[in-house]
Amino acid sequence: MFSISRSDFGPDFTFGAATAAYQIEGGQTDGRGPSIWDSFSATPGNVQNGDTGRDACDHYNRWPADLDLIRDGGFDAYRFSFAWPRLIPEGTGAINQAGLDFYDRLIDGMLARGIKPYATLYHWDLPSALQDKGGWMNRDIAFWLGDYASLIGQKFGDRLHATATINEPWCVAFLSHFLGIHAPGYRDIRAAARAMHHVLLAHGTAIDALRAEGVKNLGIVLNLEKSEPATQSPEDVAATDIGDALFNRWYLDGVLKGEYPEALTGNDFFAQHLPAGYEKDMDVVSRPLDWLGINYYTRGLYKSAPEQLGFPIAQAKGDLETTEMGWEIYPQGLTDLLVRVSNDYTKIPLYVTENGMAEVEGDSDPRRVDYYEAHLKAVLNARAAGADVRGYFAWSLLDNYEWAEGYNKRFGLVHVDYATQARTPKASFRAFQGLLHNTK
Ligand code: IFM
Repeated sequence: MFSISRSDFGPDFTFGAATAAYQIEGGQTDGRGPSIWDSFSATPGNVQNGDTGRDACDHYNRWPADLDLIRDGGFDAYRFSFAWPRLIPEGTGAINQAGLDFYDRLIDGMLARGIKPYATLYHWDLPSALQDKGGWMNRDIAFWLGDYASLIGQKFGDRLHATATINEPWCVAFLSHFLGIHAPGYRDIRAAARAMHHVLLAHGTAIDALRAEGVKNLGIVLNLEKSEPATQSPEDVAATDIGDALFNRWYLDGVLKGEYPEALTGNDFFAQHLPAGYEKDMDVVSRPLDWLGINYYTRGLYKSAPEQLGFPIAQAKGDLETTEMGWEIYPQGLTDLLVRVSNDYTKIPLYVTENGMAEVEGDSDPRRVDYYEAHLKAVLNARAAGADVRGYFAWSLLDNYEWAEGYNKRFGLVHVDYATQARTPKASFRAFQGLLHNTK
């Protein structure tokens, strides 16, 4: 049980649970086209145990029971993502009616249960046909995403409570094109620089397309970290500034100020690879938003690494307790980030759109209960300090496909037995249930 009460958050605060299409849906035989994650995960060495999202949690068929869990947990909202290749198998052009029908059923199922739909257009499952044309390295992706956004607006827009364009653009761009850890697995500075700009240009283009269709309540979901120096040495502090620019400021400054941080635009190693004339796109990149989503898991601890070209930084190992992902548990970082965004960037409503931890398998998860309680308190502290935080979404409703980590890393409030697809609520689910039912 949590020691906090729902009333501490005020009457209008939204509690939700989050998932993403590729991580839970399965159901790949209804006309859905291939995505970059299908081929990336099929390539030996990319994903632990060679796991793929082919079956995942079979949410494609089991969605009614999963929505029942959200309702029974007392959650107000469900944050889910549309699978682009399920709706437009080739990324552009022909539409898959079975895909439209699936999301019709899913959204109507939420509304019938009194659950508010919080949608994300893009949570990493890029249609392979678009990767064949260069994917996020190709500027045309702004128009491809824009057309896809128009379709979502036309078919579902009037039933969505809130819509985000992109989930975690840092992962879409840097993790996937410079660090090579996620699909398409590039390790290339030019690919990364181009993807870093195009992902935000596509975001702004999708905002325009959604607005043109009359869709309300639009935002983006950024993954942010609390960047801290390993020591107070000038070198480590300087490394932290670059780390913060790469992880946080590129996206915050771009989307909310219409500029990119000087730490990167003034870095020759990096800046020479940006698309020529990117400055002219910054108005689109920074289209006004109705809300900002922040995904928070941990801090980034930096030390100087002068031997490294371009970005002379390295991650240091901290001494805080860690989750099964090896990520340090640091609730204060969430308070600090929310207050920073509120003070330095924007007064639009903020939502914690993901927060949670991977834990060893089982339905007894006391460490996760503590993790959630500490981070919910961190949200309360941020609100007390003036940040306008309107909601909190637990990641994740279900144990699911944790990308390059496969099924081994479990983030769910609900345990999934992948052999039988049986769902078993964990203690953390019951803790939310206690919090949310008590004061409703
Ligand atoms: O599982 C992911 C999710 O898809 C995006 N945010 C972080 C989660 C945990 O790694």
